[in-house]
Amino acid sequence: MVVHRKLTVKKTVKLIFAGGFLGSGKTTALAALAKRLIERRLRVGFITNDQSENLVDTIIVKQMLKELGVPVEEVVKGCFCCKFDELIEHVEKILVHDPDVLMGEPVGSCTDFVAAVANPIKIRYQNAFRFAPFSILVDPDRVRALMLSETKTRFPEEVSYLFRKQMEEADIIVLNKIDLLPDQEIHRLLAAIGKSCPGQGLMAVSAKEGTGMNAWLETLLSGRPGANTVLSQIDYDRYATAEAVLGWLNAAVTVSARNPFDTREFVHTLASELQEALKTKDAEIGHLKFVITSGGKSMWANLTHLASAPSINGEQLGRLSRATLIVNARVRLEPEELETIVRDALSRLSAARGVRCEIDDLQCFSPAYPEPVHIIREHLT
Ligand SMILES: Nc1nc2c(ncn2[C@@H]2O[C@H](COP(=O)(O)OP(=O)(O)OP(=O)(O)O)[C@@H](O)[C@H]2O)c(=O)[nH]1
Ligand SMILES: [Mg+2]
Repeated sequence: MVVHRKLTVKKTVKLIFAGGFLGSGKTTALAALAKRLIERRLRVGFITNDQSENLVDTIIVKQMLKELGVPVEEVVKGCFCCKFDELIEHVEKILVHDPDVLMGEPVGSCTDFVAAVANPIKIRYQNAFRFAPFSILVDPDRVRALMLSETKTRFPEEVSYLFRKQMEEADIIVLNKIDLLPDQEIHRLLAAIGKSCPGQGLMAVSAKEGTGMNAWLETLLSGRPGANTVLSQIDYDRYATAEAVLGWLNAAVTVSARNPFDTREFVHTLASELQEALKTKDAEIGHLKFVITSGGKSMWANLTHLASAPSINGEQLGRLSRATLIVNARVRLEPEELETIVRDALSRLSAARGVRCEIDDLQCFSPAYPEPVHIIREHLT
C-alpha cells in the first residue's frame, strides 16, 4: 500500500505555477509577481526545478526577492513530474513558513504538468491547496519559429511539438517580452495564438517592464479554479526526443585571482566567448545563463538566441579576488561538445585574464526519457 505524506496547513495555500519553454521569462515573471504579492501583504514561497544540481534560477530568485522573507526550495535531477515525491517534500518545507501563496517554476523542457503534477496534488491534498490558473509563458521569437514556422529554427520538429503541447495545457497563455514588439506585432501574435489555441486565456505582458503584470495577477488571484486543462493525449516518444536533442550542462566553478579581477568584464567576456563558440557550431540555444556570486550578491547573464546580445542583470560586484560561478546551458548540441565549449571558454578566460577557474562540479548530459510518477488524465477542477 502506498502511504501518502500528510501535509499540515493552517489555511488553503494558493499554488501559482507558470511553465513555458526555456528562456521564456518564467523566473523573471514569477519573481515580479512574488514582489507584487508581498506588497499586498501575502506570504510567498518559491520552488525552482531543474534536470541537475547547481541552479542559476535559485540564486536569481533569492537575489530578486532578497530581504522579502521568501523561502526558496529547489527540486533537482528531474522535472516536477518525474520527482513528484521530492516536490511534495519541498512543498512541506515551505509550508513551515505558513505561506499564502506557493509559486513554482517547472523546468522549461517540461510538459504534461496538469496530468502528472496538478491532478495528483488535487486528488491527494484537496483541502490543502488551490491551483491558480496554470500559465504558460511564450517568447515572441519562439512563437514565430516553433508555432507559426515563420522563421528558421535549428531545433527539430519534436521541439515544436513540445512547445505546442506546453501551450495546449495552459489555462492562460502569456505572451511575454512585449516590450520588444511594436503594437501591431503584439496584436498579430495574439490573434495567431488565439486562433491556434481557441478557448484558452490569453494575455500579453512584459515581465521585465511590468506591462500587463497587474492584470495577469488579478486573473491568478480571481479564485477561478486552475490547472484544469489536461492534455487529452501526448506522444511521450516525441516529447522525449525534444528533450534529448538538448545538451544540458550545469557547472559550479570557483573563480579566484591573485589581483582582484573586474567581475563585470569577466561576465561580459565569458558570455561573448561562449556565444562565439556556439556560433561556430551553429548551435540553437534554448537558454544559456550563468551567475557570479560573492558575499550574497549576484550578477548574471542570459542568452536565449544565438544572434542576440546577452542580457546582463543583477548587482554590481566590483573587483573581487574570489567568487562562485554557476553555469547552466541548454543547447542543441551533443553533451560532449557542449562540455568542451564551456571548459575551453573557461580555460581561455583564465589564460587571458590571470584568473583561475576551478571547476568544482560539472554535469553534462541529455535529459533522460520523462517518466512521470503519476499520470491522471482526467478533467478535475
Ligand atoms: N525584453 C524582455 N526580456 C525578458 C522579459 N522577461 C524575461 N526576459 C529575459 O529573458 C531571459 C530569460 O528569462 P528567464 O526569466 O530566466 O527565463 P526562464 O523561462 O525562467 O528560463 P529557464 O528557467 O532557463 O527556462 C532573460 O535575459 C530575461 O531578462 C521581458 O518581459 N522582456
Ligand atoms: Mg527560469
